[in-house]
Amino acid sequence: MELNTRLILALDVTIEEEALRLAEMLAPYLDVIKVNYPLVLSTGMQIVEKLSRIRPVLCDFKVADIPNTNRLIVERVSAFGAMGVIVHGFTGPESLKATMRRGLDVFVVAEMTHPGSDFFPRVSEDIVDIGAHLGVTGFIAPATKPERLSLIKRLSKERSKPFTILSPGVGAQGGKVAAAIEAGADALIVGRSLYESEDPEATARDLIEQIQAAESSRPE
Ligand code: OMP
Repeated sequence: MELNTRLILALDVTIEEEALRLAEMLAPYLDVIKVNYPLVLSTGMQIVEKLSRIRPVLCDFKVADIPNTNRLIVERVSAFGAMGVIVHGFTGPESLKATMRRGLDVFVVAEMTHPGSDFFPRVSEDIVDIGAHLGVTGFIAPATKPERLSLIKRLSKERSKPFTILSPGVGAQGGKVAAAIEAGADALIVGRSLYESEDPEATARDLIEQIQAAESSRPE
């Protein structure tokens, strides 16, 4: 994944025209467009092909099944031109390995953003271990919990290759740009507070400015 603006749009709308309009409008500000079930279940997988002509698409399908089913899912994701996929790691190394066969970027959820996701801290170190050992592209870590994000960054940094940390939770879920970047996020995943704002382009510019300011004050 190429990172420039370090901003990823979580495009969780359910109308195709709106999705394409937002993607076109925000394309200059985005490294990646992330799609999830609400959009794909409303419009069909062809939306992935259409959006991929605008910006690279990351399919957030939180894949969490037996190895054979994981492999079949990732083959479909790849066939529609996505650049990557988000998967769960609690299913273990065999399931995870099965998602890594098509040359897609694979991001593993290390911990989640929402209140009540208390199971994750008990397993996140193991999940990072499994993912790092297999050589995934990176991890998803919560902007709403900067101390956990920072731990996940540190754990992933202790490995032989650098892992990319993508961080959702800024804006609608209460996470702050500066705290997430300072804790080690390499890019932010932002949905509602961006696409529902009155002026999404101005919001995108503001987010990028905040990301850049926080990055320049981040210790390496
Ligand atoms: P907003 O809360 O609208 O900014 O959207 C956040 C996006 O990130 C949604 O598409 C979520 O599905 C996704 N997400 C989380 O919010 N929390 C997580 O722990 C993981 C994800 C994700 O994997 O992207």
